[in-house]
Amino acid sequence: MTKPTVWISRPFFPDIVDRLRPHFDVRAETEERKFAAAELAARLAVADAAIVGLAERIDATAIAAAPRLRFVANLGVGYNNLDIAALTGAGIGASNTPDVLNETVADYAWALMLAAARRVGEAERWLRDGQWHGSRFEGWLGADVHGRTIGILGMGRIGQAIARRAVGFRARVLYHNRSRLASAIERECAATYVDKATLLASSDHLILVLPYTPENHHAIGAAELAAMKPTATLVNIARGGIVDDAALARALADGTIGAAGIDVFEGEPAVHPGLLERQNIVLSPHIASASRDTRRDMATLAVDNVLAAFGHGPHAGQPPTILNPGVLADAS
Ligand code: 8YV
Repeated sequence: MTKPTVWISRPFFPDIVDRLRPHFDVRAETEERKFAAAELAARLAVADAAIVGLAERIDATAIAAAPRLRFVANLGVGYNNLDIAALTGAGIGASNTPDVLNETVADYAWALMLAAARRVGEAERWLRDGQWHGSRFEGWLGADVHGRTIGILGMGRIGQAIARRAVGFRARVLYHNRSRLASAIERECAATYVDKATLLASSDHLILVLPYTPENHHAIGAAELAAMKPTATLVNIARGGIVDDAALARALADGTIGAAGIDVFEGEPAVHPGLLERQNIVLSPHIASASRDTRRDMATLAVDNVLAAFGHGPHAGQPPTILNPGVLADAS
């Protein structure tokens, strides 16, 4: 019997890819690249399963080119690149990589918050530029993080992991979320629920952890930035498009807010030129989940889902993090 074909759009850990080989004809890309619609269609045309990254948009058009496709595993917890309704309608299962990255992304949110508030990137550029000829006592003054108020917009599992880290900093945590957390979780995270307006006005440092949805598009725009403290730091480790990047560039330029730490951008890998011009922003290329262990765990989880969808491995028949489990019920 011929093996089903799995297409892997991003090169990753060969030993993890090897787990697929006994059961699949593996077609793994060998370099990181952006696929034009026709290239994506050609690859999906022969695929029974696909492991894709966030740059691969799997929508009705892509699905129309994929007559054999039964399962798509996304290399990320956010899956706004997948049209789940269209996949479900076509009987195609889909999975993401929740939980395995929570702590690593929470670490990185703190890294960006601390770096932006304490001007780490800006100071390093200045030093490397050979400008350190003496120290000014009043130079490089930044904002404290310890003992301040940290706001979290979007309080899922990553938001909660960010909140738990605040204890050692003796910081106060406020949060806003579509739905309020159970009081036991609020207590465990020492986090207080407030409305969005209060969150914006009260936070010394505001961290965005929202999923990208049409409703969350530009959840932080000019009006929201104006409602923040002029000394505040904004951190986005969620998705490009949640912040209006043009409005952020203006806010950083005119002192509407103090600083920003941004890992995700509208239209990335392009970055708004107005952000590149600013010194009071720490910029990184979407790396919040990029620790060695966590990227391996994400790849392992994606592979586990594909194996399980085709009846193999420890979760045979039950992909552990399937997003549309009804598809399996319909197939049986
Ligand atoms: C990416 C992410 O998946 O999990 C997410 O939603 O945004 C990241 O972890 C990662 O950059 C791989 O593309």
